[in-house]
Amino acid sequence: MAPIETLDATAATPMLAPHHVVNAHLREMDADVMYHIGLTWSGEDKLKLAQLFGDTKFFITGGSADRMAHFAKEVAAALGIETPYGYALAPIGSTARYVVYKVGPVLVANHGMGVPSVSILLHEVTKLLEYAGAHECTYIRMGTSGGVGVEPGTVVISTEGVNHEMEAVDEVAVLGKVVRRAAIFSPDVVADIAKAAEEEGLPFATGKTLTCNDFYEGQGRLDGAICEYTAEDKFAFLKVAADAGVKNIEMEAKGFAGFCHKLHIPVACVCVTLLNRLLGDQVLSSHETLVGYEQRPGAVLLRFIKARLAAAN
Ligand code: R2B
Ligand code: URA
Repeated sequence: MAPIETLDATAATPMLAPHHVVNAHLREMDADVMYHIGLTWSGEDKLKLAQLFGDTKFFITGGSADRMAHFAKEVAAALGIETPYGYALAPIGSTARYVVYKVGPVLVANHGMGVPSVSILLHEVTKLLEYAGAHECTYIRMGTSGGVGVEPGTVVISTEGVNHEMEAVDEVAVLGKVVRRAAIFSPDVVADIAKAAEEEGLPFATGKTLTCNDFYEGQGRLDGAICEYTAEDKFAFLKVAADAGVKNIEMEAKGFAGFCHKLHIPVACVCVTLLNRLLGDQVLSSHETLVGYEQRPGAVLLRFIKARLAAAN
């Protein structure tokens, strides 16, 4: 098995490299079509991209397009950024796959479901920020998850994204071989977000996040269209996870951490739990309760962003 590609012990707190792409081919290209976000870097567009995105300090992404549009509006309100009269917040680029908003120093986008979807967005947004000269941007995924031994509504701030064997590694198949990247979140960002969660007065936990390829069999649910294991098998799996320090289960953290750690990008993942998987598989809370839970990562991140901006000024 290939060794885990990792950086030195201090590398979980990145910013070692001034630039966050590792691809010599890009330098030879006259234009780069970032197809899925509907933006192109070329000729006179270069200047426009730098003007639009050069001051980006935070890239906040979550699964659903609606939730991220709502969050972008909250960022505008929290930072006092007014859109001119008659204009509303509007997405940038093509919206066929992802919506992207820029609110002051905060870039907001949805990433869809699963590591493949978040990976496409990460490649394109990272090139965009590189071209724009935004080299000091912290990336944060905000989302939902299933809790492991924590109450529904708990905000989990991930320390690592782990795979089905509870290893903090993101496996990427490249040219027929598996590359194993360390899936570690940035301790300083985790600590500052935990402080914000505490100040916000919300129930929160820090710990490992188990990332699965799907919602049903991968997460050990008993309620999928295919389930060829027993309830005992499921609980044995969840116990292994809990004993390893896993606090929640979702579908993106490990890929998000692996990509950012590789590129020295400060990174975090903040997910609310919708249920306690030790008690069931179905998301049974009322719509109102779930809407309330889904607001929590955003509330924590607004406080974190404001604190970081205040500290920088
Ligand atoms: C959490 O919620 C989605 C599945 O319902 C998935 O994107 C995830 O990680
Ligand atoms: N998202 C997941 O991936 N799993 C859950 O249990 C809840 C939300």
